[in-house]
Amino acid sequence: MAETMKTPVTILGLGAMGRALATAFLKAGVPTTVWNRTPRKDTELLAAGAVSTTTIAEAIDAEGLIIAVLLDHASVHATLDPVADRLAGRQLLNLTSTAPDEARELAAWAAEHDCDYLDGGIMAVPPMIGQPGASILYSGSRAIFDSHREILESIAAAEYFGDDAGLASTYDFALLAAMYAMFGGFLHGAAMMRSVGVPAADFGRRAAAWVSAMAQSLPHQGAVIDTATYTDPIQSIAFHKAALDAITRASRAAHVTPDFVAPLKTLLDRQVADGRGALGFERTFEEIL
Ligand code: FVH
Repeated sequence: MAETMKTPVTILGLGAMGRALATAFLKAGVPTTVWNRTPRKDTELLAAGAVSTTTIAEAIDAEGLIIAVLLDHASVHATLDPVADRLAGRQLLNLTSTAPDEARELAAWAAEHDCDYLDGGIMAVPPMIGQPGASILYSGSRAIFDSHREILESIAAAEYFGDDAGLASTYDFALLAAMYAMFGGFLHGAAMMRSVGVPAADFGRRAAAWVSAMAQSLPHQGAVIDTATYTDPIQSIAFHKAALDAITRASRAAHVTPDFVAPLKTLLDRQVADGRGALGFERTFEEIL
């Protein structure tokens, strides 16, 4: 029996991520049209079966789901504004990283042009696309998500959060905030370890195991925050302040500037000064609101 034809996609933007997505779609048998602002980024994709277009108008007029994978919010408008009148009745998935309000603005802009809009936050780097471990968070048009779920699952695990187009981006940026704090902490620790001659790669292996173990406490910390039960803690603000003070002294002694740990220390110091030292560490959440 002949295989059912999969819904075609058109990818706008052939940077590292656009090329990875196009490759994964082609591998999954999804007819794929591509466009990029500057030429010659499509060579490997053409060999893999993609159809290349030279103008954005041709790309938009190709059948199926339009997927923007551009640098930022401004580049989405720079690309789509000139062809806005061709978007009526079409479906647009924006996988460009945009702030929540930028995603909402794009959804409203698309609606003005009678175009359905789904936003996505990619939780993966290009080599992960099409592999286990990659995920994409979606919000906005449920109709787009539901009708294309099968092909979306071929690039990454797909999860839909709701019709607010800014939701996926909020999840994306919140997860990235946690990731960057972890990366910063790793750089700080690696600098301390260099002062005693330990290579950063060795420390990286040890830090990965430690951070993974500590991450298991995050759902519990979240429950403490949600119920605001900061009294009778497992470990108090004062306890963690003492730890941060000691880390700061040890860092200075190792000639490592404590810039990565300083923001958290400031928040703990302030709460102790305000007489809240006996409360749980999670109360620090209230300090940043
Ligand atoms: N790469 C990654 O690890 C991350 C993972 C999480 C999600 N991000 C976001 O995905 C978007 C695209 O990222 P990318 O890795 O493909 O980025 P680049 O390789 O830098 O390619 C950028 C493409 O955007 C085009 N572009 C830039 N400015 C304009 C413009 N004004 N008009 C039209 N197109 C524009 C650029 O075209 P060109 O320079 O080749 O002509 C590339 O196609 C991004 O939001 C990440 O945050 C990836």
